[in-house]
Amino acid sequence: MKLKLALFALMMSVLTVLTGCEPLTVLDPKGPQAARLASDIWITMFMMAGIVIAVCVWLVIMLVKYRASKQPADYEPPHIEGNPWVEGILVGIPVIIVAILSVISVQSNYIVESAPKGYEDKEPLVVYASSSDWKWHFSYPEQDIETVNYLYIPTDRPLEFRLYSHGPITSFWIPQLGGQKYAMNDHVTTLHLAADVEGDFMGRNANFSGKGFAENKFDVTAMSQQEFDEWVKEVKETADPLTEEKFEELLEPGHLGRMTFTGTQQQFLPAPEHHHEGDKYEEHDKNKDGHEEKQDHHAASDKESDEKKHKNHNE
Ligand SMILES: [Cu+2]
Repeated sequence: MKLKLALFALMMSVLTVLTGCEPLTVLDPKGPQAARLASDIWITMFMMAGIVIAVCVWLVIMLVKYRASKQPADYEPPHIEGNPWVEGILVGIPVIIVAILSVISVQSNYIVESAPKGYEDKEPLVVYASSSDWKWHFSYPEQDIETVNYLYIPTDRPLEFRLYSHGPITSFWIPQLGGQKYAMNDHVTTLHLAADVEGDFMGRNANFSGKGFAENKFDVTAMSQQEFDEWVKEVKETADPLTEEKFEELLEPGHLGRMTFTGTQQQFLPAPEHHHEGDKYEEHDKNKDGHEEKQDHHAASDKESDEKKHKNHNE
């Protein structure tokens, strides 16, 4: 018994120390998508806490009320079978809990998959975010610049990230702006985010992808549109152009610090934006250039142009 208690105490202190390592950034949202997810987490935690408290209270009542007592030797407890009230409560409460959580999750799914709340009328800034072992590459087609391992974003525009990977499957995650989404090879997924406030946020790969995974992080800085424009202008004046040769070097497995280039990898290595049959996640594409290209690509022979695109990015 003493050993068990000691083990339990040890486990609890380890847990306490571990949870103290990092602040819970998911509960400190800086954008509408993350705010929705944080409120979902709070609702779930309150519901769980309610259940735990109710069960503990009920347990104490039962222990006190039905504790062992002296009964005559010939005492026989009454035989009770089927109580509609007890059974109704036992089945009903879990059904209600699951129903509430289901409605909330499905609603949230639609909300985080669409344009961020409050940013519906604004043109999104499109950024291609692609991963390679163990870096993140950000192409800004509108600005015609590219960065490695850091992301500058304006606060008053919605962001449309187009995710894919040059290597194994990874997951793009900026906890304070929204949930994670997978970045796959030969396939683009779209993630809609927005930052309400200026500041520095952490971004990382949330899916194990080999030995450099732990350091597969990037810095996110949200700033005013004016500061963002100034930064773009400065990059255009000072950064080196991104050549295909240079980009091949960047793709080599390893770690790189922050890097900045003019031009984007999209010019020589376009994102794999073809559709697969049954693809249903890319239909809300509002970007003009991307959309026209996709429609053409669809209207022509899907298979033929798919094959052409595959040659570009398949090994
Ligand atoms: Cu695809």
